[in-house]
Amino acid sequence: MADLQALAEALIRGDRDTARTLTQQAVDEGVAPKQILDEGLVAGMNVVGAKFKANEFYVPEVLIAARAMHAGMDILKPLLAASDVQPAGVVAIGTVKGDLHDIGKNLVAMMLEGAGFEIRDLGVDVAPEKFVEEIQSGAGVVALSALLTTTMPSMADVINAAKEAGVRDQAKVMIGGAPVTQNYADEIGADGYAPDAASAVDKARELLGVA
Ligand code: B1M
Repeated sequence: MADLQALAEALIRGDRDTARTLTQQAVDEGVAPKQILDEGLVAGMNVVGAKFKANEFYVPEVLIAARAMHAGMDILKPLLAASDVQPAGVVAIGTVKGDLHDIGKNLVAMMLEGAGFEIRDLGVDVAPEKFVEEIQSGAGVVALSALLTTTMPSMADVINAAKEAGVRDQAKVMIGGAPVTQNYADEIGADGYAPDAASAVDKARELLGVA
């Protein structure tokens, strides 16, 4: 019988082959893709996030777990799309204009994906207008990353561009990155700040009011 607990554990260990095999096995046995996602992959990534927050896991462990998660997601994605399962929310994420750092942003994206969010990853050096376009096409959260003190003002530029386009109230703006603080989020009128990738999942859930 499909063992979703074992799938979650494979993910936590970063065991990609077992994660792929157990996901396929569950699908073959007729377990609903959403159940495999929630009780296997998301459950596993939740533990990874908690361990990362508690400094029991570091960046490499999270990346390896995310790789295992993607092995399962590759199998589930087409099935989830076919069964019309709604994601927890749509997040457009990117590193702001002028900034090329993407390791932290990628971690945040992976954790959010592991938590069931649909991710639109815009990459690095993303112009404010691009984020505005994403809001216009339905992103509920705009997630901005900056690693340079000199590019932090680009976060305010995104918020101002959204205001100018008349779409500021259509999405929540969440910010993060090593030099960013809650004070800065308050100063520029962002809806939320998260200090690390696991907290970003909690914050996105809070902003969208999902469990
Ligand atoms: Co750059 N760099 N860098 N760099 N770099 C820093 C950031 C720096 C602190 C190094 C230093 O001087 N000590 C410094 C910034 C100083 C400052 O502004 N205060 C710096 C500088 C100056 C520069 C250049 C200007 C150097 C130069 O060319 N003279 C240049 C700028 C290029 C540009 O962006 N335009 C530059 C270039 C680079 C590389 C390209 C070589 C490379 C980036 C490679 C890449 O990302 N693909 C690089 C790197 C690797 C670093 C350091 C060493 C590591 C950054 C990193 O990846 N950390 C960094 C020094 C350091 O931090 N020790 C440094 C690991 C990552 C997991 O953490 O990104 O903080 P982090 O993400 C965390 C949290 O911040 C949070 O979650 C993540 C996981 O927990 N988080 C979010 C991040 N985004 C979030 C979004 C959220 C929520 C949470 O919600 C939306």
